[in-house]
Amino acid sequence: MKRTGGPVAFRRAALAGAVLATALGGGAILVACGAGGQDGAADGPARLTVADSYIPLPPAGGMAAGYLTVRNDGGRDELVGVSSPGAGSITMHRSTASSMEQVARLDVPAHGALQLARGGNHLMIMGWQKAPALGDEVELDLTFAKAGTISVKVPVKELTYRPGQQ
Ligand SMILES: [Cu+2]
Repeated sequence: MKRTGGPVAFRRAALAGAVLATALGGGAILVACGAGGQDGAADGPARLTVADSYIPLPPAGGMAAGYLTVRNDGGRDELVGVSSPGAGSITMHRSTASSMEQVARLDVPAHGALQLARGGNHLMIMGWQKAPALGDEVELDLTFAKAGTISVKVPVKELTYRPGQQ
C-alpha cells in the first residue's frame, strides 16, 4: 500500500491535532504522522544535500531561528533531531495558519525537499555558548532517521537576509 498525497494528509492531521492539542500535545500528532510513514519500504536510501542555510542574527544572543533546505534525490527520510556544539537547545517547529508547534520529526519526501523557511517550518535555537555575530558560522548537526547525521556550517546573516532563490 503506497502512501499518496502524503503532504496533504500530513497537514490535515496536523491541523486537526492542533485543535485538540495544547502546545505540549504535539506528540499525539507525531504518532499519527509516524504511523503513516511505516509502509514506505518502497524507495531505497535517502540521498540528502543541504542548501540555503542561514541564521538571522538574534538580538543580544537570544533565541534565533534557523532556515535551510534539505534536498532528497532518493527515498523518503525524516529529520529527527538537530543539535549544535554552540547552542544548548535546538528544536524543530512547524507553523500553522495562526501559530507554531514543536515537532519531533519533519518529513523529507522522496525525490523532493524539506524546506525550513520564513513563515513555515523552522528551527529555534537557544542557549548560545557565546552570542553569535554577523559572519559567524554555526555548526548544526542534522540527524535523519535513515541517512544518519549531516553536519553543516550555517552562516549568521542580517535579520532581513533572504536567500537569492526562492
Ligand atoms: Cu518556532
